[in-house]
Amino acid sequence: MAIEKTFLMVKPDGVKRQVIGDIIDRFERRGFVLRGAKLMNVPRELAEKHYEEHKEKPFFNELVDFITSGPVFAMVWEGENIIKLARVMMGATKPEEAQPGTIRGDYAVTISENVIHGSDSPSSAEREIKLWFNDELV
Ligand code: PCG
Repeated sequence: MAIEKTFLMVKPDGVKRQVIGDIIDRFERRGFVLRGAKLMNVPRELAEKHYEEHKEKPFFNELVDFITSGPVFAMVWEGENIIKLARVMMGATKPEEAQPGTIRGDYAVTISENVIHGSDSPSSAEREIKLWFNDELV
């Protein structure tokens, strides 16, 4: 399994609840390496591009409203098999399926305000890293 990069983002609810430090700590303890990070407000156009695969879903506007409602903490992380492993560490999107010990299982009870986003495949990781970070990685 090759070294991969993935895009992770602490959503506005996670930033408000001050869990950025805990989330960074979890990934560092696992042995992953932080390659880029920024606290930022999300322009609506960027949010719409980020979630473009959900454009036709009934919750699309709600999704964009939420992600633009306050600062997010956008990150790029690197490590062996990180795309899949980060998804496991995040926990399931549906709150009733998010196991205790995972980020969502420890912090989230709703499907929309679920603390963290992570790329779901190598192609979305590549697309999202380009979209959020351009050439800013170390
Ligand atoms: P994320 O950021 O991993 O990518 C898509 C998001 O859609 C997902 O997290 C969920 O937060 C969100 N989502 C999925 N289903 C629903 C839904 O039924 N309602 C709302 N508001 N959000 C949803």
